[in-house]
Amino acid sequence: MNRIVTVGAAQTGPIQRDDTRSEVVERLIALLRRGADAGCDLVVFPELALTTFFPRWWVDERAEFDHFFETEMPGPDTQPLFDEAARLGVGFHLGYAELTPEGQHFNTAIVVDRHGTTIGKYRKVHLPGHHDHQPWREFQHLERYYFDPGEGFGVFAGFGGVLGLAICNDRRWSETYRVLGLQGCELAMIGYNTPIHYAPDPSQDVLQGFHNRLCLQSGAYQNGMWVVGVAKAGDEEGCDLLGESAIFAPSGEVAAVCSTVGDELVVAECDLDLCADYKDTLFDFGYYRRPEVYGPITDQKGVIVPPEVVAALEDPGGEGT
Ligand code: CDT
Repeated sequence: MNRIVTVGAAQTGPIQRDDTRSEVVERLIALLRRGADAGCDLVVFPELALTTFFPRWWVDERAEFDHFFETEMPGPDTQPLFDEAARLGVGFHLGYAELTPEGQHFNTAIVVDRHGTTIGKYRKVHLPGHHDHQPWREFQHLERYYFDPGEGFGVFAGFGGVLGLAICNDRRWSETYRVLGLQGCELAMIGYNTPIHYAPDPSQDVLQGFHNRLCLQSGAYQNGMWVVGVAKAGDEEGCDLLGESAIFAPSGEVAAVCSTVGDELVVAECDLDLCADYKDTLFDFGYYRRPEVYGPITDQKGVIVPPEVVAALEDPGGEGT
């Protein structure tokens, strides 16, 4: 019998600065109930699903924004979500800002089983944007100011398969999927908040949807895994966020996709046994991979053009011209 996990991608519309946690949790619970009605085993919410995307603003004292962070999970405001999930027998994925007792700040995601027990936790590895105030921008992207980086990509047992977590900008890096894939990941959950406007190169604005799909889709195919990408979308405090939440099969095909930028649920029956069609054939890592020639991927961070290539390009009339 195949291992089918019915997954709901629970996109949310915008969350404004003054929306309270309980108002947001009520919206998440409504989506969870729609998921239960649709037969979902697992409902996936976005990155930073409890608050507005606050890294768009600079404050001189970082601690002024500590109220956007959760010091416990579940806490008093989020307990109703856990309780309703357990009552419905539906698991969920949730992204939120985490403040640890040691004072560390993380962009975090958890996965919770159908009994309301947290079975996996991940802290964002690739923090995009900048660490300093850049007033020339229409809005900031200060994840490197507000968050500490996470330590790595783990996988977790749940819903009969191997689950992986990544967060937003992680989805643009092929290393993310491969590190998950090398641990046997069969279903990766990735929440995101993606502003349509990219200040350093606005020519990319019209390509945001294309790049989002390109990354999620190729990550799924090249690693033989289901990938669930879920947005917080729409006009949040004047900043337009990409929607297009979607579920991708291990073939890379689109299994379900959202069509609005509001609270919306789309559902796919994810057959985890389909992963083997790719993991055991074209992408049989153990048979085909050549880690002995992949050294630069872990030995080096930035680009190093080999000196002989630089020399050849600089030699007028030489081979590089
Ligand atoms: N939340 C998040 O990681 N957003 C980034 C924006 C990149 S531009 C600074 C993303 O990759 O979608």
